[in-house]
Amino acid sequence: MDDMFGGVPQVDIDWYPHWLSPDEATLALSALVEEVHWKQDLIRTPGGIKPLPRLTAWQGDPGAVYVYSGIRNEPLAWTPTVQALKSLAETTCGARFNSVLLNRYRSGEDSMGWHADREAELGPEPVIASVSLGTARRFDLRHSATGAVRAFELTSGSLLVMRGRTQQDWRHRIAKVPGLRGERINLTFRFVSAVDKPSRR
Ligand SMILES: O=C(O)CCC(=O)C(=O)O
Ligand SMILES: [Mn+2]
Repeated sequence: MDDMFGGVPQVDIDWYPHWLSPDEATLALSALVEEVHWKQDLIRTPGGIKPLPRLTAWQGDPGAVYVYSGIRNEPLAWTPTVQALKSLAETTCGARFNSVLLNRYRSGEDSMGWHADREAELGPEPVIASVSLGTARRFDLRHSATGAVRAFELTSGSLLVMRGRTQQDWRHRIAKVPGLRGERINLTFRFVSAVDKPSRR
């Protein structure tokens, strides 16, 4: 339950900083670099069409179609390391997942802007399990109503689980860190169900 305690908004998050051992995390990172079909998406900005500042991939069950920015995303089939992480995450979270968004941040120049994962396919209170591998990056959460900010250092092998009203009441981001070298892969496991009308991100 997301709530206010003494006027301070509480975010509904479970945090497992040592979910994988450092060796498991390193092995998973290099396996994912090889086995995942990474792509460079483009985004429309006021300054024209630009490459997204990270590489991405979707995997999931065949029916787990995800629509964002008006684009239908058919997931690719699960690859072995992603499948193994999914099973582990399901056990830890006590939830089922049928898709995952993979983001590959090649350096501190790669980032993800403020957003919430609020697509209709996810339902009102989604459980989203976020696995981090490689170079640690700061994950900021901002409470929309009050502007209160919380930050987590997403270290290699950590698992952060967002629940309840987190997507409704908060936004999150991975800010750029100029000059930071080192690669990071993040996986956000989700459960999506089919909806008729397209949603907006
Ligand atoms: O890279 C991260 O830790 C955040 C990823 C994220 O917010 C997303 O995939 O929606
Ligand atoms: Mn997100």
